[in-house]
Amino acid sequence: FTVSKKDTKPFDGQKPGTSGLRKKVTVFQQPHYLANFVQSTFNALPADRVKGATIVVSGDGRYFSKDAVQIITKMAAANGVRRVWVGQDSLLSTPAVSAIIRERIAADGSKATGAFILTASHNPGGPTEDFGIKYNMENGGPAPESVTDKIFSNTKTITEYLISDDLPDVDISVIGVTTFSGPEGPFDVDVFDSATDYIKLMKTIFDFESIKKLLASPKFSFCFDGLHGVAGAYAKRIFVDELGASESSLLNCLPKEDFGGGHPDPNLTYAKELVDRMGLGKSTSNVEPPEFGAAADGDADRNMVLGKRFFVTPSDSVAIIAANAVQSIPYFASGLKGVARSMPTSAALDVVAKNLNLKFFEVPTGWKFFGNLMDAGMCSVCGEESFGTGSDHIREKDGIWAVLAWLSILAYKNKDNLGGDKLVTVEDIVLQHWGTYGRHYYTRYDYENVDAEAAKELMANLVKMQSSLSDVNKLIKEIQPHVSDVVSADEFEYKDPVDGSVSKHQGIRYLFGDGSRLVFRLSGTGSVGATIRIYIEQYEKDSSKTGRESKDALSPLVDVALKLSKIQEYTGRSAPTVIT
Ligand code: VG1
Ligand code: CO
Repeated sequence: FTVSKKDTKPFDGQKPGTSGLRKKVTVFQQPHYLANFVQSTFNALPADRVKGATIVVSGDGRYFSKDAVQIITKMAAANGVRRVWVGQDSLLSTPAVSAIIRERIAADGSKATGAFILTASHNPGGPTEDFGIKYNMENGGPAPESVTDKIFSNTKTITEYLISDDLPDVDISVIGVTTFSGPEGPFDVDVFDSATDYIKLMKTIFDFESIKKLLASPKFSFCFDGLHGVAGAYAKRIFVDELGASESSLLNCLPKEDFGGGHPDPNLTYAKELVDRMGLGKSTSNVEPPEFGAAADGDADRNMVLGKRFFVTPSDSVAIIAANAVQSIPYFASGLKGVARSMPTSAALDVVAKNLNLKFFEVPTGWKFFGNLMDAGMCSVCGEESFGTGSDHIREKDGIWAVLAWLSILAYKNKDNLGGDKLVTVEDIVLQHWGTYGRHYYTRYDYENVDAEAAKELMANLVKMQSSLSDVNKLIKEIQPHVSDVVSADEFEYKDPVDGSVSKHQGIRYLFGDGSRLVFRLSGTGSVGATIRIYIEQYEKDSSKTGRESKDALSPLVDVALKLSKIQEYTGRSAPTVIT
């Protein structure tokens, strides 16, 4: 093949958000749009991470992925990359990409130094929906802000990119290596099975035999919803082939380019079929729900865990995994190096860290901040309220890992009881946890696609109000006389303890005397307008009061949040788009 130089002009708005660049497919389909971003990324990397390097290209299989793989492959060849690794049919979950960067070794002994992950995660897919791309680094984690800032600045000045137009398209449905010869030597496209490397890694972390016994118990029942995302490529192989679950326990596990028209976000609103099956939906059936249910998002880095008629909040989930990891999961047998959560995630994990005397970190939203801590050996388990849980086995959150972690905890708690009358259930585990550590009532209100200017003004007003807490407290007393006082308020700022870098404006916080918190943030993953997120949290230590309906317990604080922020006034919305 040969290399050609194409003239191009910058596009506005190619700034990577919380997790890469996400736009409508039609935006990505504009000539040069994807190429500009890819070349800007190559230009932001040190030369040896491009020339002669091995790069992974794959994603959740959403619409436009197959075109994107071909374009990126031709650009990689033209930029002197030595080989490109592609999951069969362009499918690799985000955690699998991270695992492959860290673990997979080419025939000549080389490893990948980075990856283009093609996903817009939990955003819908299809010709009129979202596409996305992000770059992950040599450690398997998302590019840090220093790199994404450089990529963005390159997109603003780009004038040309390199591409090998005459490199033939590679059939990515067929496993195998194709070698081409270019001006600088050979170039390989290696298409491999999407699941093998990832399964191998999972087997080094968990005790598959004990999970298998749990699944085989007649008292236990299991179901998993892939929401037609890439998780399906792993679910059958792991849950059915390896662990012996029945095929009928898998829902929506065929990956589709448009996620079957659904919204591949594992929460109580969008994972409707699973929610119904678990007895938490509106439609009641007389079939007894399974003991355990879970779902993953489009790129399978998020997870939702449910018990029979019982929802586990993601903030509780990470705290419970941390509290039980050492006994239940072989990978952690020698102890946890530390734990971390994102700032808006509830403080359930903080209480566990304190009780177990573990190092603890609070980082801004987005997985990239956990990576530095893990690379420095300071953190083993981490999570976000947004259905993200993971560990230092890779540098991304990991939906299937979280399911296996919960199954491991259930297997451990029931190890002497599998033939008994009644198993320890998901609900039992959570109630027990609240009994020991107290409960953090928690909810998040999302206002999607609101006017961007209005959203900015709302946030600016919340910052302005922070200058007088006495005025704020006067207002709060008028709204809800029994809510405790705000004792401090700020915009969250994070100084990375490893590299000293500082990230500012990471969310507006109001912290109350009784430990309650209100947090306001603008989303960095949407593709149109702005999304306002309000995070509402209240701590209850008294074990006689941890069994309330979350909605009732939080209702005064929710009222304060909505009125304090004047959300209806600013946005015209009388209700949020999604409540989780
Ligand atoms: C959201 C979540 C955040 C998560 C991010 C990426 O970001 O709040 O916790 O890390 O999505 O998740 P934002 O900026 O919209 O609040 V995923 O599954 O898109 O990789
Ligand atoms: Co995701």
